[in-house]
Amino acid sequence: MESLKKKVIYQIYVKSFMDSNGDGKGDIAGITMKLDYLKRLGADCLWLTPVFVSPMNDNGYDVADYYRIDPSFGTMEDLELLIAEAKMRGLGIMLDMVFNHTSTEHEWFRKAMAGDPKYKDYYIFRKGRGALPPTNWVSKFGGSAWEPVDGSDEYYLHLFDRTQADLNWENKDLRKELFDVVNFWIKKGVVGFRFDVVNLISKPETFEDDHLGDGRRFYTDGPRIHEYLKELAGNTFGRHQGMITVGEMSSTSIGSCVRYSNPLEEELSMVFNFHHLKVDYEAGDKWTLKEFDFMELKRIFNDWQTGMENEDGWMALFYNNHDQPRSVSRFGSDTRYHKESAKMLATSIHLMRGTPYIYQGEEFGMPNAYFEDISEYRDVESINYHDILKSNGMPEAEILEVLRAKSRDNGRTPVLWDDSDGHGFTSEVPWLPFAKVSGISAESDIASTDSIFSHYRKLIALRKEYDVISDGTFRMTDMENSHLISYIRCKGNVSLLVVNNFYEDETALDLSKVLDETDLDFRKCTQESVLISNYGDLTKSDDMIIIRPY
Ligand code: TEU
Repeated sequence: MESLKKKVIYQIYVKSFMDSNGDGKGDIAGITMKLDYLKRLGADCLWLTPVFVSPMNDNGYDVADYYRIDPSFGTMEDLELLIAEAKMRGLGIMLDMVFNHTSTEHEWFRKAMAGDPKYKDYYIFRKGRGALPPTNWVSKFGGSAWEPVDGSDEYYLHLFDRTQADLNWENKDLRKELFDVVNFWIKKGVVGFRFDVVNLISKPETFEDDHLGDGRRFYTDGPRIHEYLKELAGNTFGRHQGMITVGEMSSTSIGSCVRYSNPLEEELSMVFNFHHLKVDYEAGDKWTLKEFDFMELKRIFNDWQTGMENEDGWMALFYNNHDQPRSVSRFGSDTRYHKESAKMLATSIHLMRGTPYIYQGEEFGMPNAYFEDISEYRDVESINYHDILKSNGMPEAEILEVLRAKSRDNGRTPVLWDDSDGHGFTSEVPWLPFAKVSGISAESDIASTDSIFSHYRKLIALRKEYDVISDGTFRMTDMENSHLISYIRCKGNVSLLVVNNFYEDETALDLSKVLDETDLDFRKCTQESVLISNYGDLTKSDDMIIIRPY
């Protein structure tokens, strides 16, 4: 079997991918319709965001039944057909397991609220302190992380929405229930899993106020996390050859991620971390407007690439997902240099050490939503923060500007398959408006001679062809350069130099200086070539190279 390091994963936010039955929402059968497109791109695995029964307060990240498909997404037969059709094309399906919390509509939580002690211990209930909640912890979606239980002095913990109650992993029976869920889906033929915020599952023994922050330091990479992950792996996917697992790690550290992903630890195949996606937060606060800090982005890439490599960890490479604004609008240009910047951003991470993830629409440069009114938003976090900022006295126009830059709905607008009214996504009104842009679609991109799509195809093909990409060492060069992220990958006698200009102006690269920083002597190269570029006419020239916009 092809090594994990050669694979590329494509993320599907099911509700916005493809609507097969004209209800304005994407569904599983819609994914099956697009398998040939995904095969043509070259992706190996498709990660589907949660498709399980859910009241959809957080679009499926609030699971009410781990064993059944939500009717809005289709049926179990639809999923079985998708798995089979994907397999025929050499594509694997990965499912999203949300195990930090369940919906408050899950049967376990209902029984807990009815007073059943067995199920009460599946969750985290604590007594308040007079009129105060058990601790001062803050929910990631705003407000207290504790919800009072009517008619009692107790509260339950929810690190996310109040309808997402945190599970108590200290309870062995609960852990066993979750292992059964994983094994059920393995039997259906999936090739792997993404585990939602899985580094938050181990809570501290005692709950106390956080006088320095919002509480996260007590439960992030918590006390029993490695034990839990080893137990999960040992009872489920670890018993099968070659399953692919990725943990979503919130506010984590390199040290923890090395342990999560080093193969000898037998926990997960790889990790997502988000430090590089906070470089446009003012003082750590997402709901602010700030130009991204390029030098900080560069430093974080360097730290994580080298930190993970030194200890044999393995990381996911990505800028986009369903929680993030679109990278081409955020770090590139979605107008004048749309194609150039979309391709540059792709190159900048696909050629790093790790597994690239492509988020639906990224492969043809989908931009942000550009919504103009709060009524266009659907995301629970965006709506909560709209209300919080309003009650803090921020004017509506300013709030909308912040949301335009930061809302998760930027990444969730339906895929623009073509330029027709329903954009080839739906024949109905879509559940979330389309991005307010014109002239950008999969169809028009693919029809152009210099498509973004073909650049992605090529990047994927290069990873398969060259071991220096999938398995080479990483070294960043020209650290002080304020426009370029450049790095060198090496394996055996093959070396690869990658140069990315993150700005609209030209900048000069002194090749001899860059190469002098390395142990390599490129002048002794017997064979050299330009593997890929976002400008059609790039050729190797003298030591001073002008790097064009993006
Ligand atoms: O996300 C976890 C998470 O930390 C982000 O939602 C983060 O809080 C946000 O982007 C910061 O602004 C995962 C899922 O990806 C997300 O969609 C869910 O809402 C969340 O978990 C709860 O399950």
